[in-house]
Amino acid sequence: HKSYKLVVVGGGAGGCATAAKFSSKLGAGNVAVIEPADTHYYQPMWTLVGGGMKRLEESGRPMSQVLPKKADWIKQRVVTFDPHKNKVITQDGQEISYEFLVVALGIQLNYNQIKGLPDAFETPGVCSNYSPLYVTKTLESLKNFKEGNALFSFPNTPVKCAGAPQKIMYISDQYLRKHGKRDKANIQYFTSLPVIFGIKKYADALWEVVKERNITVNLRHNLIEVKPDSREAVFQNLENPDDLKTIKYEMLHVTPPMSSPDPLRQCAALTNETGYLNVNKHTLQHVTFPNVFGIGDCTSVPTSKTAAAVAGQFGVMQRNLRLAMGGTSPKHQYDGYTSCPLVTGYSKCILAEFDMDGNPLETFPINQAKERRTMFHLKKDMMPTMYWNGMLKGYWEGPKYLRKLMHLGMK
Ligand code: FAD
Ligand code: UQ1
Repeated sequence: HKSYKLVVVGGGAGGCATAAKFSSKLGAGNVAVIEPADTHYYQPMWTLVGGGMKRLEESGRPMSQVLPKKADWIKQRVVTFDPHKNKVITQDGQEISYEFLVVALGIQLNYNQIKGLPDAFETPGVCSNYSPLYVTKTLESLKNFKEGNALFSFPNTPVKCAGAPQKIMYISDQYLRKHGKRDKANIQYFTSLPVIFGIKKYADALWEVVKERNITVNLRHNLIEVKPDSREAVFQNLENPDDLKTIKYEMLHVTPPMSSPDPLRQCAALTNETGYLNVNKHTLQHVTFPNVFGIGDCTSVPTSKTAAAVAGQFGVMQRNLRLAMGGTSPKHQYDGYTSCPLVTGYSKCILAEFDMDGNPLETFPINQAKERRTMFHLKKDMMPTMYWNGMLKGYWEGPKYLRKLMHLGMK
């Protein structure tokens, strides 16, 4: 039976940064990270992997190399939370006790909720940038594309990086043009949402992009089945649930339904009615257990789930956790900052940045709703280094100060 000052559950973007910061402050033996995966992936790169701009191997590093040396890595899956007793239980039955807990489990992919998946990924044309198992099939599907429908789905649940389901569509459009196949392709977006993007400023810009590129957008349609034998996808019209549309595909890019991770959802004491970790959206402290904090995709914070949001949350959470460890109440407040680099091709990007009220919160004093090459390079060439060397070591807290500097002298 092990016991720690701080236990971090999940060694992804938020968990790794947290473990780095606190193991360096508290010293060896005081911080544990519970994380089952061998490889830590920089998931934002998968959009570029799918489009053939990066290799899958470039997006991953051994977990042993990214987790801080001063933290104990418990290579296990947490299966049970017991916040009343300040402990968690792992799959192999270890009970790990904590004084403070940070939950950084990420979000769970539920491909199996779509009939025919995941098996259909073994068949031609079906791909998904959301998993390292299926992302390389995206480029393969583009290479093998002959003629027909190229379909891109957005599920009927919250997702991480809500722009990613359409980024790959724009990249695919450009790929097919480059290879002289665009006139043989009918590109269609099927989204469960009533809008193309949640923030009007960027939605307006994206409507221009789809018009110009000759892409069809079907709102309020949810992918419910893939039939690989006939190469058909079935979409349900959410406005009229009896209305099912069966459409042939040459290529189908799936964004899976997602949910809070099972072990978290199963602990009612920790979660809200939607199953996510119930934290105060400003302080990131749990609403009923003051020694529990949350960061990232697994929390109830009502902002778009991204690594950029994790960076912003990290600055606030680590300060508030330090105050809690010192016996005072949290005072730092998260504004909901999040960012979604909407890559629209092989050299262009709309850098959406906004807060939890849906107001744009842009870093640069230029209109970021415009497709720009500079933002593409920020996304493709600069962000990976900032992630591996800054964020995962606990040094990157988002572009807040850069934004203030950039806007000096402006309103
Ligand atoms: P994660 O980084 O997902 O980490 C969760 C960790 O918890 C994992 O290591 C997992 O193994 C571990 N875990 C799971 N279950 C258990 C368990 N039971 N016990 C212990 N550990 C467990 N964000 C951006 O900011 N910009 C982008 O351009 C962008 N593009 C994206 C494109 C794609 C295709 C995808 C998939 C994501 C993208 N994101 C982007 C989102 C970003 O990757 C996530 O929001 C971010 O990684 C969330 O960090 P996290 O720490 O909450 O979760
Ligand atoms: C960001 O901070 C971040 O987290 C590390 C991302 O995830 C990969 C991003 O995509 C972006 C755009 C940001 C924001 C950073 C700047 C400099 C605007």
